[in-house]
Amino acid sequence: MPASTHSDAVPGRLEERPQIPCSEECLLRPGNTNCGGCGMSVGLTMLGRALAEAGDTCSLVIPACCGIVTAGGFPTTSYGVPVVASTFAAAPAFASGMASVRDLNGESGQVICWAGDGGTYDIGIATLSAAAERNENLIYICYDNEIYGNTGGQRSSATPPGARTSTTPTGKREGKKDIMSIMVAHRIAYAATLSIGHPEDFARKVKTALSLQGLRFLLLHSPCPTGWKSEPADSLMLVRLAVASGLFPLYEVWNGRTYRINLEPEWSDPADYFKRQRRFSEEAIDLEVTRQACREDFERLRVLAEQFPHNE
Ligand SMILES: Cc1ncc(C[n+]2csc(CCOP(=O)(O)OP(=O)(O)O)c2C)c(N)n1
Ligand code: SF4
Ligand SMILES: [Mg+2]
Repeated sequence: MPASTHSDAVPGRLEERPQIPCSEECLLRPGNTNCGGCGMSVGLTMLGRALAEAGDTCSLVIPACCGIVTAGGFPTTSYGVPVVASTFAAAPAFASGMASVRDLNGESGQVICWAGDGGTYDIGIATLSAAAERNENLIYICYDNEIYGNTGGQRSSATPPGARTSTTPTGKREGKKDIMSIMVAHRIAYAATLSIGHPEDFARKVKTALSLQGLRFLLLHSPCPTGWKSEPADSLMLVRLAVASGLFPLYEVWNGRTYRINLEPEWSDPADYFKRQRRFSEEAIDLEVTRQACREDFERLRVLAEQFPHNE
């Protein structure tokens, strides 16, 4: 009897799920609910590819965020790996337990937290700090769309100054929290920034993270056309502009001690980055202040990379 007409049919039983062709590279499968041009979708696809190329696999822990809605409606799922949906504040704690059990059982595969900026910079930072302090054997990836996207676009502490959100209608006045420095100060095994606009650099850093033990933190700049009020087709260009203008430097840090800068910014004018996103009002952005801040932050990074270079 075909599974679909079985009298004991239970929604969600494996044999009833549609057979979506999925290569072993496929972490994010068709049917997901993400908006067009979503950086998180591209990030998941690139993560899946890097895992496949490394011959590795993972279980995901995802707190409340667009990433947990991505799977679509029960009983199907767009994720091709096991996923635990955690509470907002506790994803690193969930992942710590899963990683410990995996290691106690001598099992393989990565435990990866896939969380938004709201869950990372704000609501989950206590459990993330605790997991980092214990140097738990897990990978934490924050896809930073600089907004509470899933609940209508409120500001987070990752929202950049000048950005209009539903809770900062005239533009955010505070700066963006430097989460990389916070994580690096925990002396975690590895911390790196990722851009979907630089796929080779992205893949190499994910593979570096896969090859290490302990807590590994990856920060992904993740365009969100819905929250950024940008064209979906501009997403890749936007993140490339952010890297080129020095707004989002690409670098990596080992054990909180040794640094490597991956790309020297072209120091292109950030004006185009801002203009292509209707979340920024012209009055709220001081381009000269922004340029100066980017230069100063990068010079600080350069000093660290020169004083404490990572030599493999
Ligand atoms: C403790 C708690 N507060 C608020 C919410 C409601 N909530 C669910 S998702 C979300 C926004 C998540 O933002 P972020 O982590 O940046 O992910 P994004 O939606 O941008 O992908 C909020 C506020 C919740 N689920 N739990
Ligand atoms: S709201 Fe933003 S982050 Fe969420 S699915 Fe849409 S584009 Fe992606
Ligand atoms: Mg977000």
